[in-house]
Amino acid sequence: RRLRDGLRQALERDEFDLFYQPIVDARTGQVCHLEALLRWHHPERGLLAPGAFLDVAEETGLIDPIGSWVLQRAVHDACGWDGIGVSVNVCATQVSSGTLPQEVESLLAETGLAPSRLMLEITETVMMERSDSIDAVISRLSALGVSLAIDDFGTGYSSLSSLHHHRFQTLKIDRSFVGRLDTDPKAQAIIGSLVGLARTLDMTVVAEGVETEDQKAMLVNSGCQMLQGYLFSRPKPVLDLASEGFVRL
Ligand code: G
Ligand code: G
Ligand code: MN
Ligand code: NA
Repeated sequence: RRLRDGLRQALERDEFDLFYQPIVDARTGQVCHLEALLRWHHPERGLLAPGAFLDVAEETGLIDPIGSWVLQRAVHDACGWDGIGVSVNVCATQVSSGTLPQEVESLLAETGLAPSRLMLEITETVMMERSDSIDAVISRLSALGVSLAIDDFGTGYSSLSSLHHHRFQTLKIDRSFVGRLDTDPKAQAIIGSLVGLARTLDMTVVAEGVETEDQKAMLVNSGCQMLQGYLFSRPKPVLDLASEGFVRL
């Protein structure tokens, strides 16, 4: 309840922040995108990651205004970067409320950011409850020229036909598969077949949660084009990433 009240006031008190994590080209190491990850500077509890409050935000409907804030902030931030893209997580209610395409369109018009520099990450679970209205939102977003990624792939059961139908450009393999690479030979086989699937559908594969050089080598061998994880960088304020050379402001 107290978390709920605090969350209500967090927007007006300007307590939210975005950290960013690099998504790098597996071969060249060049940064392609920065993924925006929401943080809350809680007045008493300090820095909170979304796991601590996202459920409450969804239950209370606060996720919509918070999601809008994230999108605006991320797009404005990206305008100050040297050409790399920004990737923003959107949740089920943002997709099903139907206002997302209009919001994205206005933001792109207002800022002049090239649509291809904005990637929207939609979890596989959103695509499980396929409906005409979700299909319409996805199609309108595609038509705007933004790039769509299916997030946490392998943890839900999205039908392959929905992937094909919507032409997501990017498939993000859930970090649980990457984490098992060192110990479980099946994980490598699964990743290999996900990469094959993505190739067939003309999608780019991002492996998430890459923590070791061994994992990186296996992923490159399997044909993953992009990598993300603590091996490269933890999520951080963009100024920190800039001083470490991941982005030029
Ligand atoms: O670093 P991490 O703890 O940031 O993120 C935890 C989870 O919260 C991840 O599943 C991530 O996708 C989700 N998440 C992070 N930022 C956002 C956001 O801005 N919007 C939504 N909907 N989810 C987010
Ligand atoms: O669901 P999504 O993929 O958007 O979530 C990203 C989450 O993964 C964030 O909580 C982020 O902090 C976390 N994360 C990013 N890289 C790594 C990593 O290398 N290892 C682990 N364990 N978590 C990671
Ligand atoms: Mn994500
Ligand atoms: Na993920």
